[in-house]
Amino acid sequence: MNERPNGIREEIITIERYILDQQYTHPGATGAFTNLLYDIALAAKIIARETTRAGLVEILGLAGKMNIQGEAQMKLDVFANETMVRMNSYTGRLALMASEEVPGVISIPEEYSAGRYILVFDPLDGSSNIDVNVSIGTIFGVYRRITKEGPATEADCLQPGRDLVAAGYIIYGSSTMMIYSTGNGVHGFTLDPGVGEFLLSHPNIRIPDKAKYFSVNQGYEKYWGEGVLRFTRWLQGMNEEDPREPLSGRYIGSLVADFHRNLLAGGIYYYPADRRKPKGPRGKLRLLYEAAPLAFIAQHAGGYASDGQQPILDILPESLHQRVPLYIGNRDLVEKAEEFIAAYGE
Ligand code: AHM
Repeated sequence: MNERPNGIREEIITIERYILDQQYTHPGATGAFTNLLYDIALAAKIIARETTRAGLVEILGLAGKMNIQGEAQMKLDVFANETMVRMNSYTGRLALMASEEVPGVISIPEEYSAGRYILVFDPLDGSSNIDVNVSIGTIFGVYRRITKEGPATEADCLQPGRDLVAAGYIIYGSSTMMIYSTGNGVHGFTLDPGVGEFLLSHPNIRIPDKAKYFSVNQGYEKYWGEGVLRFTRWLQGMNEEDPREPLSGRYIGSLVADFHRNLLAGGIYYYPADRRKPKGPRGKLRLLYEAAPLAFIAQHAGGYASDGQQPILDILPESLHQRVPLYIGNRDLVEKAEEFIAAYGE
């Protein structure tokens, strides 16, 4: 991409143009995949419009109650989920969907034709942050259908992240951005609300070699195992045998926002296994809707994601809502976490 001497790019490229241009590099492509990405971008714009009005709900009518027009107000996470489903169920591009908000799979209604792709998504991640006006996001992953006949089934969703054909996220922050990868670089687009278009703003994102931040909820330190504690002390430059410059700590508590910052500035986000609920799952975040799609993005930006013991992208999900510990960001830092966990346990 050409730049003028003042740093401003020569071209203004919309996401639609960009996705189409990518399609032309794949002779024989039917356009279904291209259009699917564009449908997601459109859903994102609708969700973005509502998130910017979130603070007005109390003025215009409480969530769960009637608004002044007598319409029932929907909670934003329910709205985001419905938008993704409504936008994608009739297009003929998908065989099945699965959402963090819905216990089972989401079938394509019989009256619509089914396609070849599977869409998994977390419609509104970090939803506890909505009420306090902190960035939230949507995360998505696209797989190819693997069952051969009949309606697609849950088995089509339970694929390892390695088999993703595309993944991305939308961050609703000081501006709305959509970041995605189809395995050919990671590209970021910023929504111009005036014209209603996502414009290419961050082509070929690479995670910087030198990390700046570590992001973890240290409030739960007392529940951590020895490996996680020692790794954290190492990041803070407090390991006497292996001292380093301390990293700056930043934790928003919205995975998309924490991940996005570290992707652009360099760093590691982790949500380790902990002992808050001794009989509970190993981690908090969902493999299918959160960890795997972001691991795909990290990988294609030169980073890495692990559950502390193995690459996230290698894990074969056993159930739709399976949770995993997540370490994601600069490869050297994630590998260091694996070393500490191998030596001292998680
Ligand atoms: P959610 O699905 O309830 O939104 O939870 C997911 C969120 C992530 O966005 C975030 O990184 C994490 O939970 C924060 O958890 P905690 O408040 O325990 O630090």
